[in-house]
Amino acid sequence: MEYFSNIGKIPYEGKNSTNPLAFKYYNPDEMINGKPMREHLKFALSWWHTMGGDGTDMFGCGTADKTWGQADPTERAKAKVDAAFEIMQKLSIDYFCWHDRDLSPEYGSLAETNAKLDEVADYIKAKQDETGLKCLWGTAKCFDHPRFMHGAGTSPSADVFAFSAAQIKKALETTVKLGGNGYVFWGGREGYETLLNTNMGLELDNMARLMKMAVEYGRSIGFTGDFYIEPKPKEPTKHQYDFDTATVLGFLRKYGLDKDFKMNIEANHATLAQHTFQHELAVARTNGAFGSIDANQGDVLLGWDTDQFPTNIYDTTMCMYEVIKAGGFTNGGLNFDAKARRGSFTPEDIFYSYIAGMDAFALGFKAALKLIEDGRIDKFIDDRYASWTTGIGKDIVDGKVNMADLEKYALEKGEVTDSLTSGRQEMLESIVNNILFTL
Ligand code: XLS
Ligand code: NI
Ligand code: NI
Repeated sequence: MEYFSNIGKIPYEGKNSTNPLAFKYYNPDEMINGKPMREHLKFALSWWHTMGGDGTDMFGCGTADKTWGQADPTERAKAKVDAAFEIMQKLSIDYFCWHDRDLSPEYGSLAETNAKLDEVADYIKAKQDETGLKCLWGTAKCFDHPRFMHGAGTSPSADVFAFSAAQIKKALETTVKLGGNGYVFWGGREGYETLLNTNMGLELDNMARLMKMAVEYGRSIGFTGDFYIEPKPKEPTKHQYDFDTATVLGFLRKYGLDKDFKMNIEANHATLAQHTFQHELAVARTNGAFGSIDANQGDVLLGWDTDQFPTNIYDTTMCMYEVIKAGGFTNGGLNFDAKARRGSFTPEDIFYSYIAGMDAFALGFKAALKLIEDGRIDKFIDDRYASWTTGIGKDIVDGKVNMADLEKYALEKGEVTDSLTSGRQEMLESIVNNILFTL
């Protein structure tokens, strides 16, 4: 059955097209540096927002019909698969991401829930074999059921910890079954509402214990991909332990998890932590921990995770600039952890939203390539740090001098104003504009 019979395969028509159901910049098979654009961008559909999110919010019920014409939960789960594959094929999206419960809901017991999940996963696997579409990453939804009210890995209840481990074990098996090269931990309830009831030290040790067990088990069943932590500072809890990339790096290193884990950076989580999206990517990259991206954007005036489809070209450009500098995606990709606004409730809006986000990234990618090819920014940065490649700077870098040597140098040298140069921020910003608007 076709779910979107009034929408065909979305063509690439180029930047002069006014067809709302065509790509203006995303040309999946265009070769760039020896690779088709689709392989540079590795777009993924998010099963939760796209297949399940009906626009429900704190003040009102759903506005979009995401029942896929089925009342029975198992039938609906399978209909979701059919509709998802249709969307991906029509939009030339090669990957998808999921939580276990997006694929198949909870039933009466964990055993039954697992058996139903297997049934749906087998159904997906068959579709993958037919179409070649791939799983980017999987994860376990250890945050929505009431049992997770005080956390999953950080719950004060050891039984909840055990239940979480069981759920993650199954989600890992499902990831391996679907050929996923990523497994995400997003700690939505792994934090606290008040320190008056919280043993922070034990909670963090336990979270690490759970992750260690997941790594050991994942590796034992042939998962060779990357584990990711997706930092987010708050929401739903007041404080989440995976606050931002720098905080997560400290955690991973403390518990010896840094060899197996990388970051899944989400644009709107970066801004919730009062960072730019680029900052989070740069921290991950410079620490060798860049993994994958949840592509969306927030609203500058709102302090929560609005998960909007990304359309800001400055942000997509600087994001792709960081991705290119990191050597491009390996196991990761660009997952649209994004939802159409509650008022954009029609089936066509799914397509308009993805087209907007994918085009914004395709254009940002081209702009980032041009920034790098142009070379002015890189050259400026190199020149700015030139003092570290010769003389005393090189001696410091090479570890040849100590505090006393530097004191002697400074006393002889006198005031340093002659070696200070302008940071030229405004000039550099105008170079970015120049490159962006002459594409
Ligand atoms: C929520 C998170 C979530 C993760 C996956 O804010 O972004 O959707 O990506 O659990
Ligand atoms: Ni996310
Ligand atoms: Ni989010």
